[in-house]
Amino acid sequence: MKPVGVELRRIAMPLVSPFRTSFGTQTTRELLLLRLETTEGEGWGECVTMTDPVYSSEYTEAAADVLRRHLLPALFAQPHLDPWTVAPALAAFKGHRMAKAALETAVLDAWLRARSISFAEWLGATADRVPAGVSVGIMDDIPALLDAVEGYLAEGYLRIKLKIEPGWDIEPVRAVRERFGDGIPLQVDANTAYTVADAQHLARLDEFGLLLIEQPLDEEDVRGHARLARQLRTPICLDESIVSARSAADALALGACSVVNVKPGRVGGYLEARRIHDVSAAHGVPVWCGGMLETGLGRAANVALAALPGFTLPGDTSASGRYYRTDITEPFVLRDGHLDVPRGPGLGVSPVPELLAEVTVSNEWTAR
Ligand code: OSB
Ligand code: MG
Repeated sequence: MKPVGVELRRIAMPLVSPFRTSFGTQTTRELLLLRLETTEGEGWGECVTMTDPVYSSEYTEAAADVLRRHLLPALFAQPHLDPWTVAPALAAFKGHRMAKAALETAVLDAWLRARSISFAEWLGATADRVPAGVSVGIMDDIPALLDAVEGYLAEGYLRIKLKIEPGWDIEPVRAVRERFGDGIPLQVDANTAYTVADAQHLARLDEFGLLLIEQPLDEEDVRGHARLARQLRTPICLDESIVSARSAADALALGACSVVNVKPGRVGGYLEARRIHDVSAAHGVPVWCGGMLETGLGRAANVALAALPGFTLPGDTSASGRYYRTDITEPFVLRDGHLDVPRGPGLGVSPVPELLAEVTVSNEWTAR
């Protein structure tokens, strides 16, 4: 399979409701899609960067720039493409994992489609459907939060994750427990909003029987997380800190977390994501699949990954309707609180041309 060219397409998708986290509020998801043309057909990859560098140092304009300037030329210099040659071809360029992941995914999709193999089968998925959790943003007040959680539970979501920050932590969790009981699988995500000095405060969450607390401290504060882990009964899960299988192995060895959130974009792609699954499984550590408000394209790949055997906790693999009134692919829908794992060739879904056209902001073609 030889590369022919890549289309970089910017899209903007309105969210069904604003999504607020400790790093800001989003009302529209702007992202970058890659369509790779090869001598054996096309493949798609979704770049999960956000508009601003507030979750990680990557952001969409930078991803487009590094792709144009460095990553595409390096890929186009390859005489043959397959899923194993992409990361080595791009390794000379530091960082930019989300941009690299998008490109590797497009190669994988094209390669698998040409061979009529599904992403799930190729990754080693063992499940036909995956349990769906939902990430619930910070709200203006507790009644609004309880209404939102009630709605998601009524839809069938099997696990609730509350976004927290200083000033919106103990009380929202207490309110959700009081209203919906101790039976609902509940976890929180701080997106780095605390410091180790908050240990005593965060220990107040222990009484609520949470599945985990996600990324309470700074991305680079792995030792702080290890210290915090010794002061909390609530298991610590890392998200931002885990950028590779090596960093996952380090975090586990240091006792910085006992659960891992796997986001393929953050770690440079699905091959590296699978290595994190493997290293965590070797430690007996559960993993779950995070999300970055993906369209149906990125969601399809995430759902396939979440069907690997080590993904023993529900992920942020919500239905399309959690974020978008209209997805750009066939929408993912909840059935009994689960999403079906796509089994068609490659990602198993494709953008619907008319729907894609409606959300397209710009489009540029780079020939090999
Ligand atoms: O920290 O998991 C996170 C969304 C954007 C950036 C970071 C995060 C999130 C979410 C929502 O929590 C994940 C999703 O439902 O796609
Ligand atoms: Mg997170």
